[in-house]
Amino acid sequence: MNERSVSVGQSILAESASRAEEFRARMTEAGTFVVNLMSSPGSGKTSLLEATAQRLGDTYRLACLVGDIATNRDSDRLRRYMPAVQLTTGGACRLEPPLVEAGFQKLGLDQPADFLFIENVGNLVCPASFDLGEHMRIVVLAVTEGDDKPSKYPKAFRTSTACVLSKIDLLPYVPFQIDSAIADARSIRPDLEFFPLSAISGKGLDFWLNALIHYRNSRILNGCTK
Ligand SMILES: Nc1nc2c(ncn2[C@@H]2O[C@H](COP(=O)(O)OP(=O)(O)OP(=O)(O)O)[C@@H](O)[C@H]2O)c(=O)[nH]1
Ligand SMILES: [Mg+2]
Repeated sequence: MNERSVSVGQSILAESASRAEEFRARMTEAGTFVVNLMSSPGSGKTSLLEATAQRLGDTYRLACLVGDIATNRDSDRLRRYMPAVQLTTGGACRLEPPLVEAGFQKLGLDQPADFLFIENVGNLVCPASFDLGEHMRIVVLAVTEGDDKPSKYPKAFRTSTACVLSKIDLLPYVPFQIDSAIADARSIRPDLEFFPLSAISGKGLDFWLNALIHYRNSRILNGCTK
């Protein structure tokens, strides 16, 4: 790679970072707490958002943007519970700020949301490199994926505030040690918080929901920094 191509790449990343910063500032101003969910395909992001919206939707104004390479399947699922816009990337392995801004416009909200959830494209690699203007990044790791994954995909865990350990109803059937997964992830990010839960059985959801509300209150109402 020559010097010129490096500087072009740097300027694109710098522009993306500054757009993300502007979006975050706008959302903070509006009282909207933005959560970016990342995981491998099928770890349970949409199911977690369905379960979350079913429980928070009566008290809070919710909205979501859903990234996928193709199809509107996830936004069709989530629109039953909250305004949802599908962001189809046409092949790109992650969301980027311009697509998030366009999707947010398309939501056409009459009133600002209290929570804006962004479900990233199913992938533990590329999404980790792009700030979307979120206040909080969550990595979801399903117990079916193996407890050795954090160190294999370190950036996703290093850049996240918390980790949802999903599908814990399947723990009796898979060789997944929660303590090992936590130790592995904390070797990368010592302050990572964990939420073991099942979107199907509902176990662990209350702890997750209370934490989400607490994070929003700290950041939006009390103005804590990221
Ligand atoms: N047993 C069990 N299955 C779950 C749980 N959460 C999700 N699933 C199942 O896992 C599969 C994938 O769930 P999704 O919510 O679509 O996963 P996703 O991460 O949104 O998938 P992509 O958007 O394709 O990356 C579905 O068959 C869900 O029913 C859970 O807590 N327990
Ligand atoms: Mg999904």
